[in-house]
Amino acid sequence: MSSTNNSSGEPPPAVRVLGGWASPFTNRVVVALKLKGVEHELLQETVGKKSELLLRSNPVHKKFPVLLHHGKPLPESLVIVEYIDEVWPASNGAASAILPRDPHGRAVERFWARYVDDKILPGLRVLRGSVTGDKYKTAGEMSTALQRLEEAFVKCSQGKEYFGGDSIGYLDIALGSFLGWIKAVEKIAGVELLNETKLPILAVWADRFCAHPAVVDVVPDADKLVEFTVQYGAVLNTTNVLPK
Ligand SMILES: N[C@@H](CCC(=O)N[C@@H](CS)C(=O)NCC(=O)O)C(=O)O
Repeated sequence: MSSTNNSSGEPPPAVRVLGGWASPFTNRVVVALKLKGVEHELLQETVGKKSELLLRSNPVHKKFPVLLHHGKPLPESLVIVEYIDEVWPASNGAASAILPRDPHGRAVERFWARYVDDKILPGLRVLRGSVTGDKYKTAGEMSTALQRLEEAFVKCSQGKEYFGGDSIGYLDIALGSFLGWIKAVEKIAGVELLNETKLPILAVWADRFCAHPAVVDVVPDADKLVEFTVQYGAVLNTTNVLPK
């Protein structure tokens, strides 16, 4: 774990994130903090080892990310994103809201965010080689799920640039944090998922999301994640850096 402030005797910053640069879940939290313009420190966990601070902060699941806000821990990426949206609300001239204002819109985005975690993530683990499975069948199932997400994009965005409308919202963050890994597993497994011909709308959204100033330095590019997989493959197969 790397920390920049703690050895200086200064108090730790108000907002810290326990996580890892290759972790899509961590990236959800970092993107949300950047969108809100919240100063924060990312404490990188070492692959294959869990820091004492992580084990203490998330004793139930022992997973990252964990947000530490004034020292108070909060685990689970999407729970943290909602917390960030509540604690740093949109106000005059400040960042926009992450979740829609109306309850139905909020519920719809939560539905699809859960769909992303249920349908996209298990496939990424198979295609990365962390769990066994038929890669062509898996790629087909993921393409179907992405097709549904493209349809959801059309409804949620209402002709605007993001799922969230004019600005990045909850579902943009939930799905967008996986774009690096989606592109990486295409290379690792030799399959096509985010195909511009089959998914023209989602492919354009993906490029736009990855180029956004709050995202561009956060969601790693595919080649870096392929290298990461080659370097830590054996560890990844036992520790679940992508969820099971
Ligand atoms: N549902 C959790 C998933 C978190 C998760 O799986 N984190 C991975 C890193 S990307 C982890 O901590 N893996 C270590 C382990 O499972 O032991 C979230 O959304 O935050």
